[in-house]
Amino acid sequence: MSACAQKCRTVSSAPFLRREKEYGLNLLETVGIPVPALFVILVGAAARNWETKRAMRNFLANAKFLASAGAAIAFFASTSAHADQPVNWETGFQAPATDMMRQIEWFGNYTFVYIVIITLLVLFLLAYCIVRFRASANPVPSKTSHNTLIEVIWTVGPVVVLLLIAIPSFQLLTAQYTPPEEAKLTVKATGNQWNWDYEYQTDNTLTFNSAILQDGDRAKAGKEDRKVYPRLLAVDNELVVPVNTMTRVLVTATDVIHSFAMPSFGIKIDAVPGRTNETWFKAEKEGLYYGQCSQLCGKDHAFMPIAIRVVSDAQFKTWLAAAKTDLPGANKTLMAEVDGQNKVAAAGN
Ligand SMILES: [Cu+2]
Repeated sequence: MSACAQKCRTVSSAPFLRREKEYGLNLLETVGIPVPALFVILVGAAARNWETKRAMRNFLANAKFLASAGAAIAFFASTSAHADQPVNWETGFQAPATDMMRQIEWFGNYTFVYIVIITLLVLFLLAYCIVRFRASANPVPSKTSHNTLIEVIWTVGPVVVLLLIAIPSFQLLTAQYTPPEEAKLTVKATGNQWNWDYEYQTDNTLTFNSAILQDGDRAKAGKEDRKVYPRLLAVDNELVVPVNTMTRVLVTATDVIHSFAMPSFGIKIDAVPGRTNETWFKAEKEGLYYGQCSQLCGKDHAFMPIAIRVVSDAQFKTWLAAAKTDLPGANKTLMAEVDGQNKVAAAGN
């Protein structure tokens, strides 16, 4: 075992690198990412300090609790129990439906802790200087121009803060590009001005178009409930995927650059003509999830939503088999089953 590998072990035991095992990640062993020696020493020392680690974890747990309480309120305030979509006055993220999104949320909250501390510190310093050194209270100002200790502190402090943010940030980025397992389903999403084509890369390829649901088509599609099928987010044909299944998404475009984004899955990747990008997700909860094209792509950019319906494995298999010959029929059957389940669940409450 090389010396580097030993150090890597130490580094990966830091609390914010807790996903390392799951994703087989090891930043320092990743070829091509330069890590200065200082980086290794500082973080290694921090990781060895068990007390610091525990205090940090408690502090983060509190911050996380507040954030998840907020997210939960926003989630339950939305009247639909099985659709994940933006709600009015929402300031946080949509409720996560994948482990990746949970990590992104964690990183957001973690960074927020630094933002709050730094903002309060600067506010305090400003207020202190204004009051303590105002002309009437301090008529003869000090002529001090250098103080080595303070200069070292205000240089090293920010460096440490930046490192503490950079390390989990790189880890998260690496995790996003490192699928933990082989994909069981591959779907190609092609952005067009202004709708999406989906192609299931299964034995017999299934291809269909998914466009925004026009108000006039609601009744015919059986999508009159605007809480489940909101205006500007609902589509005619949803992308249907099985729950708890590693799904690979190949993303491209035919005309201009679009972007395939699903907030509650924590994915967002550009759809570039002539190029195939790849992302992945593993949805943990059945439901109907909404996203939007996230790259300005022309006059109807705001009107090319993405809807992903996550269903059970059995429902998916039935749907896929039927959809190859009769897509509208397969969608209707699936909708009847899913909406029926939700009605039963609602009645049970
Ligand atoms: Cu677009």
